[in-house]
Amino acid sequence: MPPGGRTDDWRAFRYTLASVLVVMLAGPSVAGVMRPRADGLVDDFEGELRWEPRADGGQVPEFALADGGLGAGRCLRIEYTNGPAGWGNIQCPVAMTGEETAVTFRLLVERADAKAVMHVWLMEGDGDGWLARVRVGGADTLAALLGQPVTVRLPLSDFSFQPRGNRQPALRDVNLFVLGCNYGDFAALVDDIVFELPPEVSARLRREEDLRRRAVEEALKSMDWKPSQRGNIAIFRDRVPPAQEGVFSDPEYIGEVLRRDGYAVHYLTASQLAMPELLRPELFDLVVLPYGPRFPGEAADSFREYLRDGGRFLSVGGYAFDEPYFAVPGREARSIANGGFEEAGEGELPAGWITERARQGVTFRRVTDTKRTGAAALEISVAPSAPVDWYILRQRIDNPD
Ligand SMILES: [Ca+2]
Ligand SMILES: [Ca+2]
Repeated sequence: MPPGGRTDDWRAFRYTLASVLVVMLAGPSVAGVMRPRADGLVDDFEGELRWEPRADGGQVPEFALADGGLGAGRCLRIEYTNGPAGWGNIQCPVAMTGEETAVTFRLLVERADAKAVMHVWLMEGDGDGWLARVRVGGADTLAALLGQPVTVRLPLSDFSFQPRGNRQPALRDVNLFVLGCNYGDFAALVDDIVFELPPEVSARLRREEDLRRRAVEEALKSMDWKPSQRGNIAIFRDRVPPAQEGVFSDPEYIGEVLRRDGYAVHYLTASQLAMPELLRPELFDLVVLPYGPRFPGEAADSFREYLRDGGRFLSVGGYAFDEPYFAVPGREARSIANGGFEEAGEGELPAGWITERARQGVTFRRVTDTKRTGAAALEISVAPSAPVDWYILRQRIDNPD
């Protein structure tokens, strides 16, 4: 057998596959799409910094990864200077099952004004939040915790629900973990932020992780994926409903052309496109979408993450993404009706959209003189005098479930 023959290839494949999977599964977010983790870890600050300022009108603290200070490894150092708002928040993406029992983390307060405190916010995607003041025993000011490393444990039952979104409490919808700094200057180190999970929930999540890993391994094996100098290309090929606009290209023909040019070509179904652990830039240098406007809605999140992480795509056969579809029947009803604001509704609003009355100089209205595509667009106007607050335009999404 020549060097690089089948056995060697298979070994190289196993090795590469194993290292790719290890990299993907070791990160706090699995392949970018956030899923609740079996170990409950939010951040141990050993990877890259995943925190960002929260743009909510506060005085954002300085924050950076720091070496040591709270035992071995790295932690997050926060330095907050109180401003007129009385708050400053930083956030990182997170996912919850809704069955978590507590938030725990380690904290070392280096200095603190008498009034300085911290809060933890768990923010739902719809804008609702859950709030708890950081406390250890009876102490809820940072000054009371000065100089000693402590473990903070905040039971989920102590969080108060803050209705700012759809007013439906749903911890499983939480997608941001927010550390809030309030009322006084301080500097502190934070490490090992973890959600406490009941053991049976951990076990379930671990099983799900295993299943996903196995599904990726099997998919790659069945498509005979191996590292390619020229590049690995994924071509979307599935039974796709006909489109109103555009003419589908032939995935087989595209594949032939690319193969002739030396690329390793693989065909992915809609459900494979929807697997974030499979649709990775480390595995596929390019995704070809031959069906123009038709794109499976189930794959929207994984595709977005693929692109965010450096993936590339080529779309042929019509305007990309214009006519998303769902493989599971009935899901269409959950997509946004009148998302292009084309239809006029009551008063100045587009059909289907609701908002509180215009207040404090903030208005939403459908306009037809300024537009990007179609006949109309939504204009959001914010007067300079408008205070920082929540101004929400919403649409009810019918859920067939
Ligand atoms: Ca650490
Ligand atoms: Ca909610």
